Amino acid sequence: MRSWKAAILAIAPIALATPEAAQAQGSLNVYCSVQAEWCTLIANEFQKATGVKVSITQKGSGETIAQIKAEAANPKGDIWFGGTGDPHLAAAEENLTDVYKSPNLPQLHAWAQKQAADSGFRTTGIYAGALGFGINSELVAKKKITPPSCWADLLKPDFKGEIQMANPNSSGTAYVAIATLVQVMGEDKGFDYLKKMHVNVNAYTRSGTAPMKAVARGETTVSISFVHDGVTEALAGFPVKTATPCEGTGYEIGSISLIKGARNLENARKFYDWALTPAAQRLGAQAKQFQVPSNKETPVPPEAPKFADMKLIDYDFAKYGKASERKRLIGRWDTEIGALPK
Ligand code: S7P
Repeated sequence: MRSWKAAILAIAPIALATPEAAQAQGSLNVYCSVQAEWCTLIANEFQKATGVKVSITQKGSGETIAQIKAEAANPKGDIWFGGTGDPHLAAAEENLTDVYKSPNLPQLHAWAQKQAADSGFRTTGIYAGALGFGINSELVAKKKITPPSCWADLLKPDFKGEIQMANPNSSGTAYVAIATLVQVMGEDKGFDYLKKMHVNVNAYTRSGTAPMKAVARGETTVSISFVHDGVTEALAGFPVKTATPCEGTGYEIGSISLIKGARNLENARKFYDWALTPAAQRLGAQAKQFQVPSNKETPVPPEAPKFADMKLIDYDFAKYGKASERKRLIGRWDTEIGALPK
């Protein structure tokens, strides 16, 4: 029988070699705005593939742009992975991120390449996902409510106190919702709609994914969310259905950006290139996240909501990704809706 000393010596070379190898390859600080399971998986797989030691800070997109701005004089993050595209575009315009043209760019769908071109190559699309409704199928049945299929349905008295959406100050998802309504209805009508819907909203959450989780757990009947987040909850066994509004809906181009002043620039570029490959993009579905990947060769997960079945608007990313437009619309929401009594 081997002694405990022999056993320790047997594993020692690996235990010693791993930190050295990691040290040789350096490290990387990723600000990650997809859900935690996917963040962990990309960190582990990139680390395995390259030896680079990855540390992850997971926050939604609205919160991440605020953090990058706050740290601009002394950047702590190297790369920002995922999150709605508008704040990535705003960060590009505000010079918070760096120009990088990945050699893998030509492998991407036109919408992802356009996101890069719109930003002067300071961000690139990594996935796309449509906005819609999360619906708790048990609660609608119990309360005898017809599930919403149009934006107009959310104004019905049946939904009083039954709807949750996020707060656009902290959430990129909520900003996509506001920009969508403005594009579908026109700005004044869109804000009038948000004011009317306010009486039916029970909470404006900090995070964009929270309303769908609340639907799943029966804490609210309906949410305004990305519909792929509903697929994740339904597969986890929750009574969640989704719908996309009949009048038309917007979508996100989840993006990646290199943070200006990144201390681990070479590793950040390495990660950027890797994140655009089919091998890395397959990890989304493995982590049960069902957006549409941006590399043409990455298989679209069969669970991903089908864009062809939705009435998608021609979302104007260049306009609604402008820092000034984002600030103005969020400011208007604060004054006209956020300030209303609850
Ligand atoms: O990973 C799910 C997802 O819905 O979350 C991302 C986004 O960070 C949500 O952030 P907010 O809290 O700022 O709304 C989306 O890009 C992604 O599809």
